[in-house]
Amino acid sequence: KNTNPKIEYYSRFSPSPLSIKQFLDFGRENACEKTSYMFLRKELPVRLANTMREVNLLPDNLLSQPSIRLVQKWYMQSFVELLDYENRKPEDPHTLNDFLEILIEIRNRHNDVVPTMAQGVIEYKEKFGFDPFSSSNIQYFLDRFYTNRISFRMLINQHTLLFGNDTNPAHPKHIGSIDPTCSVAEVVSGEFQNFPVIQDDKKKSHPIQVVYVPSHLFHMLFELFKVSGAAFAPTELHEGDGGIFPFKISDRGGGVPLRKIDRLFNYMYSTAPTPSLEPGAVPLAGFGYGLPISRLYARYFQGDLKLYSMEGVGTDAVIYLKVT
Ligand code: W6P
Repeated sequence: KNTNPKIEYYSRFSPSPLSIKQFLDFGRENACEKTSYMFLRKELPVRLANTMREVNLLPDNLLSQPSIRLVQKWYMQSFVELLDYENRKPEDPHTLNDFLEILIEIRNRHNDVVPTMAQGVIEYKEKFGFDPFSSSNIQYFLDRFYTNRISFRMLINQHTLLFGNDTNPAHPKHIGSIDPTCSVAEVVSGEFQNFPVIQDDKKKSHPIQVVYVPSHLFHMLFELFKVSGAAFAPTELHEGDGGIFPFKISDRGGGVPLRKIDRLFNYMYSTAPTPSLEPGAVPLAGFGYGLPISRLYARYFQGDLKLYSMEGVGTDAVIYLKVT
């Protein structure tokens, strides 16, 4: 299926996962652009090649859908563009700037990967229908695929934010995309004005802070607010056991029956054919991919996202974050 020897070569290396502490340490100690370049010019192709190998192992029924082909083409093009740097020395005057620009191009090229994969699943479902076997294979594949995408973009974002000239004057204390003193209450009250945050006074004087990527947290909260049965939605903040910090978003929206909870996280179940796809429209029915992807964001830095629902009453969504 794939005849590119470079993919073969790079996919033999395992990706080097980085903890949020490693990202932070690297970004803090007068981060070195050359070091980052030398790391990424290998690490990014390794990750793309590993992902492409997994895509190539999908059954033909799925792989042959036009949207999946399109995504495959994007990955291939980005992979090839990165190979340009295999032999380019960081000392050469244009290398670092060119690399920065190509990273931004790659990031933009992959902006629509999620809705396009969703479209591919729709195309598959239209032709072959829904069955539990395909569903669980697609679930396994997409969880890995999107986790890889989150971490790939994290690497690109750190490099472009630390070394690009688009430094963020609004957040001088951020290390790239990381806020070393990220306050959940602040993200909530800053971004969601109408959302009542309940905190007791003791916690107010010592607001709980985590080392975190505010945009990830925003994504999770935004998705939960979209699907929560509205009306009533406080956040309770607790200092948890073992460095895990849970907080809760509750609603009294009537709840979800236990046997339907898994469906909320199921990619194949969540996608339904839409009659017309306007440009920019996201081809997602029901709760779409928001919840499963939010859970991947939570898990990415060793946290989790869980739903506890009582039928006829309401739903508690709990986000667990690791306090590093
Ligand atoms: C609902 C349905 C749902 C999904 C996810 C989180 C919260 C809620 N509330 O009614």
